[in-house]
Amino acid sequence: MSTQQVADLLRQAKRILAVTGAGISSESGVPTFRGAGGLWGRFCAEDLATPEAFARDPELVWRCYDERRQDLALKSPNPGHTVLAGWEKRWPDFQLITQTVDGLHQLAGSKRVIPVHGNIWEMRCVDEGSIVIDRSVPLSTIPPRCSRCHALLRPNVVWFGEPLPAAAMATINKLLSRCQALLVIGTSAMVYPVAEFPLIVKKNGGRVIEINTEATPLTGLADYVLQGRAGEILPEIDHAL
Ligand code: BV8
Repeated sequence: MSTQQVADLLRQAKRILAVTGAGISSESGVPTFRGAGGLWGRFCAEDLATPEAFARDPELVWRCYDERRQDLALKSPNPGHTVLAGWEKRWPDFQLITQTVDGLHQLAGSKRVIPVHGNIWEMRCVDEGSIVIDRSVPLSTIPPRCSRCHALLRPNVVWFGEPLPAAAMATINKLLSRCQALLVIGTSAMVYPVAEFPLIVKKNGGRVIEINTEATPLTGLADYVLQGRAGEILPEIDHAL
């Protein structure tokens, strides 16, 4: 498959969606989760991304997130982020859904982005549920506490075993049912329920385009597979539009 074929498909399609995973940020120098040198090995174990781990040892969980935040603070968007931000202007109903929590899509200028797994730069009071944006690195106090009620603050991300935000999921399900072209970019397609999104689009007659450096469980199902780096392929597609 070629980037020209994908560009031709996108030019004809209405209602284009993109779903990104950690791979969209890897050319910004952000480690992915499951690749060699990945987050779940390098900074913290996957089993720390759970409410049980936080209840057991909030300090340990926050040390892991503080390390990731310090690493992320030095990173900037790459051409892949920039192209996706530009497609909001090109297509009025283009919508970006991301599993990343690093905020690089927003930094690149994406406004219509649904961060389904949350945002590492936000903290949520475990008692009040109030959310604060905090970009301090390193954290001055670990674990941080709510300035109003002094309860623990937690990272405002979705951990394993936690539901994705209901409002976001309602919007996404509507978008998926009408989507004509879904770009699935830089995700191992292993984490649910996001891994199911391409199946929903296919079931409703939409086309699925996978952009990834490797094969994934989605590769056999995708209508178009562009193997390579998102930071190179997305500008090529953009140029061919
Ligand atoms: C839930 C946030 C239910 C925190 C993360 C079936 C149905 C429903 C649920 C389940 C199910 N089966 C299992 C589950 C449970 C679980 C799950 O999916 N487990 C997996 C491991 C099997 N799911 C959940 O727990 C979800 N919640 O279902 O709740 C519920 C309902 C009601 C009430 C109660 C409960 C919550 C999942 C969210 C977990 N949070 N992160 C944090 O970041 O700290 S997960 C984490 O994985 C990140 O969000 C990450 O984005 C996400 C997915 O990983 P990827 O982004 O794909 O990253 P990965 O490293 O794996 O892959 C990178 C890819 O990029 C690779 O393919 C690589 O080849 C490619 N790549 C690399 N470089 C490039 C590139 N591609 C292109 N260009 C490059 N340059």
